[in-house]
Amino acid sequence: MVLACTRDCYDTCLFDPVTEGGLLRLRPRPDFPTLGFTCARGAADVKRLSSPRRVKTPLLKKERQTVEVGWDRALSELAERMKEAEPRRILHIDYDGNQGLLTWYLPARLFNAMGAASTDYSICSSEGAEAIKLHWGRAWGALPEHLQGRPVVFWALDAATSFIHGFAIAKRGRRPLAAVDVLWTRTMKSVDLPVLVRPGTDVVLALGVAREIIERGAYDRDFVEKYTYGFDKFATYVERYTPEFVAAETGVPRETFERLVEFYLEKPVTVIGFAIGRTENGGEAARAISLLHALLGDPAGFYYSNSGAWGIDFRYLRGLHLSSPSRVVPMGLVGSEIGNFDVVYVWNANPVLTLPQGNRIAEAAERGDIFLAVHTPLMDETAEAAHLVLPAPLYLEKDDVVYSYWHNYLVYNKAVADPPGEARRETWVMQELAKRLGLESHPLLREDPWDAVDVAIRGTGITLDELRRRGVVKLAAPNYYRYPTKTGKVEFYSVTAEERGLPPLPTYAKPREGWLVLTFPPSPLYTNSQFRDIYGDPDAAVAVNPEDYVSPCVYLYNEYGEVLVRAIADSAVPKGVVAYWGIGRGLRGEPINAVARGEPGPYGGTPRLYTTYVKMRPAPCPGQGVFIRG
Ligand SMILES: Nc1nc2c(c(=O)[nH]1)N[C@H]1C(S)=C(S)[C@@H](COP(=O)(O)OP(=O)(O)OC[C@H]3O[C@@H](n4cnc5c(=O)[nH]c(N)nc54)[C@H](O)[C@@H]3O)O[C@H]1N2
Ligand SMILES: Nc1nc2c(c(=O)[nH]1)N[C@H]1C(S)=C(S)[C@@H](COP(=O)(O)OP(=O)(O)OC[C@H]3O[C@@H](n4cnc5c(=O)[nH]c(N)nc54)[C@H](O)[C@@H]3O)O[C@H]1N2
Ligand code: SF4
Ligand SMILES: [Mo]
Repeated sequence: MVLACTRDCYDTCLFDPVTEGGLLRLRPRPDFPTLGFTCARGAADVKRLSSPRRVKTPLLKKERQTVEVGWDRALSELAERMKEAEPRRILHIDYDGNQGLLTWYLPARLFNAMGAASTDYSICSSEGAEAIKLHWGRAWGALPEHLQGRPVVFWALDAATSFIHGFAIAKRGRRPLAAVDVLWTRTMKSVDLPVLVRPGTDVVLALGVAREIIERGAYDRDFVEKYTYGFDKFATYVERYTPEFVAAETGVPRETFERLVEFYLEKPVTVIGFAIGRTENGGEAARAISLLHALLGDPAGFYYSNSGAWGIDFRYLRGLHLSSPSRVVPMGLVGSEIGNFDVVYVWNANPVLTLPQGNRIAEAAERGDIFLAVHTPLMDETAEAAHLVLPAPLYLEKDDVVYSYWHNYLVYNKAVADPPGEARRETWVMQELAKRLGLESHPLLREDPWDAVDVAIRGTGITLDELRRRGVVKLAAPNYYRYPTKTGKVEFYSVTAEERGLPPLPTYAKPREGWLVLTFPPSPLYTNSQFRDIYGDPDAAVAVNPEDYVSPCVYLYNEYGEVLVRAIADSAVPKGVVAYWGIGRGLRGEPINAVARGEPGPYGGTPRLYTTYVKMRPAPCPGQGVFIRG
């Protein structure tokens, strides 16, 4: 039996579950691409099954009292609230706490069937993906195999921390590695060519490299002629991105830029971090970086997200073929637009902590402006703020189908442990709620969830039965020479964008000046906000350049709010940048995201939270004996 880690993580590790001395253990598969090792979180999953933070029974909060109630009472209470509200004032928030098709995607059917409001699922990678699609018609690219024995550029990604298997495969290839980042991350410190850029200027760097490749005649003429559209316009356009302009805007020294150009002439693979879409000009950067590989005639030369490569019909899973949400809220604006809702139902996400201004969701619940219900295996900030908490199984406690946004193994996960107490899976809750709302005969809810999965994975070329039998299936590599754009070619000049009133070529707007940029590098101990039950909270501290250091504690503030954190002087952080590792809280218990930038990006709606402009001023440190956690 093979199990896939269901976490929101590039690696989607494959494990053999084994029992040693009567205890369950997950042994990382020795073969490609898991390579026999895993991370601190994968190692803690079994322990997590009996975490003291587990939710075991439905909990209902009334007049500040939390009481254990049975499922029937819990679901009736929730159904009543939902019946009282207009569908468009019911919002569901679900994200990637668990990537299983039945856990994450399918339950949205209930809400779509009733015409409730949805988010746009934009918090992570949609900006970069939609931007790349403007030129390629698809966002997917390189497979794990493509990273073997090739030079690799990690662009806006601390792969040594957040993509450990991709990083290991690249390292083992013994070819030169490069990285482009705004901090001296672990990855930057361990590659041959680290390129430190100013936040939000990557598009300039990439267009500068494009200009050099063209100037030197080093582009692939055959590929350009056969498979691309608009090369001449692109070539003329990039002329203004001279080495002088690149140096002035990005802060990258001439010599380093020259080395990066040489690096690209070796035809590397670029791993474009999802993070790029969360930065200023991020969609533009993703566009420009991907186009370098069109110049090099290498359509499998970049990797962004491979979710779309396997033929899984996510729209079918969510029931969007038959119905649609009455309105869609960008994830970065959920906090500030919470006043538009009466009932908020959350599963598989911790929006109070992970979304910009997520604290406003908790505040609205506290005031009684919304009824907040959460379905989760573990108590988190959103559950603490909720009126109703429903217990869910962890991934080891339920069968599910799991895909990866990197590698092409599709896995049938079988439960290897029993859910605790009264924990019930997401699709069960969906069906029980449907009955109480009189929606059980809606075609989306009449269809058995497993049948829906079977239909949704048809495009992969495999049936559910076969997957169940085989446990794990390696899916076919996609065709890298088909481009579903307007012209059917890779569009250097994007007609696809032009028709939608978007800029046909990647553009650059100067980042704000006179502000510090708060950014969020990853921590090895957590996946987003998960595993604090095992490893404790991340430090309520930021790192700043010694020249920016003002005092041991500081307020970070901007138009969104203010957080109080400790400050540490660290020369790995360039002047003007403020780094916070992980997704946590300030010293007063306020989410760090209370100051995160929420307005949506232009292509996929992702908020530019990794270029959050802040000011900083000295603050008194909370003294000993003072209550510092909210
Ligand atoms: N250990 C660990 N692994 C994880 C996660 C985790 O929380 N912890 N999260 C998972 C998830 S959901 C995702 S989306 C991915 C996260 O992966 P990504 O979001 O793709 O990237 P990160 O590795 O978090 O690193 C982002 C890097 O971008 C840099 N950066 C910030 N602004 C800029 C800029 O303007 N330009 C450039 N070039 N760089 C910039 C930051 O300094 C940081 O080093 O990882 C997944 N894996
Ligand atoms: N400041 C800051 N904010 C960020 C980021 C950052 O780097 N810095 N990164 C952003 C990114 S890239 C992302 S992807 C988002 C992630 O945002 P979220 O998806 O909200 O993050 P997670 O911490 O993974 O939340 C998962 C929640 O899902 C629940 N969960 C886990 N497994 C299951 C399950 O099987 N069933 C159910 N019902 N629930 C389950 C857990 O209880 C957990 O609280 O955060 C974004 N926000
Ligand atoms: S969190 Fe990522 S690296 Fe860790 S076990 Fe899961 S897939 Fe592997
Ligand atoms: Mo993410």
